[in-house]
Amino acid sequence: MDMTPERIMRRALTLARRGTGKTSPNPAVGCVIVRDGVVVGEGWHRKAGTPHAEVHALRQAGERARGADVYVTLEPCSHFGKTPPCADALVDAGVGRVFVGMVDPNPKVSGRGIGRLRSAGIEVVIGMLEAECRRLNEPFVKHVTTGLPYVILKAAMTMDGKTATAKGDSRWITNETSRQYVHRLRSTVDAILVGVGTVLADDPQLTARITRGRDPLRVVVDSSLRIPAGARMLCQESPAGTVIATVSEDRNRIAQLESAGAEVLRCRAELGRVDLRDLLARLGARGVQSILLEGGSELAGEALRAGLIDKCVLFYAPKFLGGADGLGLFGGPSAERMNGCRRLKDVNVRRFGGDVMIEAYPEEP
Ligand code: AOF
Ligand code: ZN
Repeated sequence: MDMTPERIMRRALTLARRGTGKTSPNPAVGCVIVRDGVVVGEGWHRKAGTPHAEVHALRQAGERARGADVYVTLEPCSHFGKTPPCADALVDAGVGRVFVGMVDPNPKVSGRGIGRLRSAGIEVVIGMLEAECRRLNEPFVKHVTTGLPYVILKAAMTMDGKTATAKGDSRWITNETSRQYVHRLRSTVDAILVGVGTVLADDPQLTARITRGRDPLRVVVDSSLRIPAGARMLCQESPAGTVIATVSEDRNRIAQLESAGAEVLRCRAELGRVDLRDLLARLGARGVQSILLEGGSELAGEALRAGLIDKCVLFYAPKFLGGADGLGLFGGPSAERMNGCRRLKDVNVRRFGGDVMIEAYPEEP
């Protein structure tokens, strides 16, 4: 391996990615230890509650860690959480220098890990490949600093921007490869969020069944409890549960849905409907770090206008529905003038066969 510092940090990023989607509510972190131009230890964080990346790498390096250079994608922790502080472990191992991708945004750490290393006389270099390190843990950064989950809007459309026909048919718009990618995406988030309209129209399962990933929690926004107790999402075997977010007080319906296996979550009402910000706060408080918002258009429109969408993943299939009566990506009122548009930044394009996928980030409203 060509041992430039950037190449080594890139290796740490590659290791960190092995944990993506498996470490929540913890971040994915990678660590590489190099001594005299030779990699002597590597590690990544696998699962919350288990050893951090640095601990795995230090174990592998053993005595060779003394005086070595350590590359870690996130600031080593300084607190006693479910595991003891990594900064202390690095000091005890007598490492020479530490290269840190980004400062840990966790208020329990946030600079204290770096401080601990420096006060032990260890040189610390901060911010190597920082943008990439940050991108790796977007959901962690938002959740640990605001308590709210990171919301990714996912949608599949025709090239004329329609997500379903006027009769509500949407199977299928995109090709198999795109749909496989969506299942992979589902297996990396903690929850999937849909409106009850989507459940009534599609009766979706919302599992990651095409891939081998874990199934996220399913959350349905259903202000007046219209979901049928026989919905596939409630009946089908899945280790993931279903939460129904509502403002209804209908005891009989609640009891019926609970006995069908759902958890009914009473949320704050806004104009008689579920206040989405309140729902997100409740999910965030129980450790849901990331959410995939999969429609329908009413819910997507409301989330966009409330400024609750952090990232969009949009699939466009090479076909036209060909008229004005199909459903669009967002329901509800649109901006009156072009200068009222919500702008998107950091636009990235990928292709899946004939389909085009666009990833982008809505700017602050
Ligand atoms: C690191 N390396 O690999 C990870 C870190 O409850 P604990 O003990 O697992 O601590 C979780 C916190 O530790 C998490 O919120 C984040 O601030 C940091 N995670 N830190 O140095 C790692 N996973
Ligand atoms: Zn740690």
